[in-house]
Amino acid sequence: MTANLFNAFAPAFKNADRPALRLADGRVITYGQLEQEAARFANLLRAEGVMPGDRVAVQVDKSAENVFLYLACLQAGTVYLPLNTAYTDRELDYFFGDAEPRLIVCKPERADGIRKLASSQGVTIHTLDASGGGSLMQAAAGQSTDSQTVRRVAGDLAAILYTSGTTGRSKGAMITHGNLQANAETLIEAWGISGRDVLLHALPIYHVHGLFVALNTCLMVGAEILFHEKFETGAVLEDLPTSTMMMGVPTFYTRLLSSGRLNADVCRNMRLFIAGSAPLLDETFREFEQKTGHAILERYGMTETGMLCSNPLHGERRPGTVGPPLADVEVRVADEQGSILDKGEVGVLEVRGPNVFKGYWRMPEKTKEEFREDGFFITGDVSLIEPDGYVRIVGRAKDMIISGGFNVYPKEIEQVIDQCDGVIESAVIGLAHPDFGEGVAAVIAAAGGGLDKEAVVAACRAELAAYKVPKAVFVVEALPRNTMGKVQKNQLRDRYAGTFTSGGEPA
Ligand code: MLC
Ligand code: AMP
Repeated sequence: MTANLFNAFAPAFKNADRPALRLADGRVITYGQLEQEAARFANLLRAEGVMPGDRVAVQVDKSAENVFLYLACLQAGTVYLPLNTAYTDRELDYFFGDAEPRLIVCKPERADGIRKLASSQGVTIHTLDASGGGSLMQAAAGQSTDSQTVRRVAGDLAAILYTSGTTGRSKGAMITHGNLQANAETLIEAWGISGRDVLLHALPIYHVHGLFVALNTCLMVGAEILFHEKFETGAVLEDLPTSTMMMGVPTFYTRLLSSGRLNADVCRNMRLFIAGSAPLLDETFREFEQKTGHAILERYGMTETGMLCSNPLHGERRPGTVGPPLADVEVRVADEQGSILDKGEVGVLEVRGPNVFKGYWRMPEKTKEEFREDGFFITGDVSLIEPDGYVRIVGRAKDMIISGGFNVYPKEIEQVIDQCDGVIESAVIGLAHPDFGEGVAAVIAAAGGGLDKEAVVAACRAELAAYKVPKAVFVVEALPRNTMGKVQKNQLRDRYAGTFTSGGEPA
């Protein structure tokens, strides 16, 4: 029996006339068209010599054609490698060097730069723009809409998604067909997703949340998807009355609340609001419930694992927690040495289940470090399990900032800042931010206490994705250190705590 995830969408494709994607320009892509276009793109991959197991790197704006390409990669057995559109050429250079894609699909305006990066032999480059134009579409036009699904076993790779690391080096998480199928089936059951649902989809589709959690579940049951190019408060409010479900990062919810236009009537057909990727504040949960009558369902997951815990569909949705583990997921809390702690004790959450990834691409040592002998994966999230099994994420053992649902690893930014003239050393921290949850700030020790801050920000902008660029920069004579010589980031977080929330201009 083949375990290609593409087969799990076959029942939905049978309802050929049913809308799958409803686009902002009024176009509707039916399930029948989705199947045909995926086949057309899969045939193109074959025609271009992209073999099963080859990587297809994709850095494009969100579009229906991007969904066709994702499905085509599954069907043709190639490995889908989505990349945040904010990544700069410098960042892409690392991903291409590490993953060695056979095909790169990018926005037309990025093609020249990418061609230079990928000048080594054997890489094909195609373009795709937000409205479905570009060389990829032209090449696909002549292909047949009949295609066989390549046989895959559960452990074969479906995708590689890069996650940054505390050392500043990104790691490619190898995600299998089996991982994705198991997690989507579990979520469909947990959240009661069915063909009657209409999902308001405003997340990007280059990360786990918008790509796997949202698309795989809906496409398996034949739900309808209102496909927004990005989150825009007005457009989302307009579509809420005809939606039954929305998935979002906490910023979506705080923006809806501050619009002044959110009320129970706007949500009259909604059955479920889901939040994740970053902690949802208690006050957001409560204010949302008060305004709409809906208790947001918070869940927790990771790129490496898909979804792990979820507050229940029926039963208490407890603010400040991410609910119990999903049906096929085991969780435990352990100390640094790996000794398992009792309920209520704080340690690092470890997880095991069919959704947990295969390992980091070409990094066997790193993979070994992050798994226990018995197969539990060490998440790096500081947590406790309440007496009745609800999990509470109380902090992070990893030095990581989550800004508007995007993960930012300070080390990567510090490495860029430390190269700048006049910088002795730097510490990048996350500070409470009213829109993004956490905002990136840099504290820099400079020779003689003087520094050209604008030059530092410009260097970051040139090298790093825009969401990683510090939104505040502080110059100090020296960074605070403990007796072991370690920089005291906690002290810095306390010192600059009100930077983004006090309403004043960041220094
Ligand atoms: C955009 N900007 C951000 C930012 N998003 N800055 C910090 N953090 C962010 N998240 C910056 C841009 O660089 C730009 O700055 C300015 O804000 C405006 O850009 P924009 O494109 O207009 O922003 P906007 O559309 O408002 O985007 C905000 C957002 C978006 C919150 C809607 O970031 C978003 O969709 N986030 C979702 C991320 C996500 O899908 N996460 C899931 C990961 S999966 P400048 O200076 O250039 O003008 C995962 C696992 C799990 O974590 O559990 O789900
Ligand atoms: P990523 O590497 O982008 O997959 O991000 C995964 C990380 O996001 C997790 O390890 C957590 O730190 C964080 N995360 C995801 N969902 C939640 C949540 N509901 N509450 C708190 N943190 C979360």
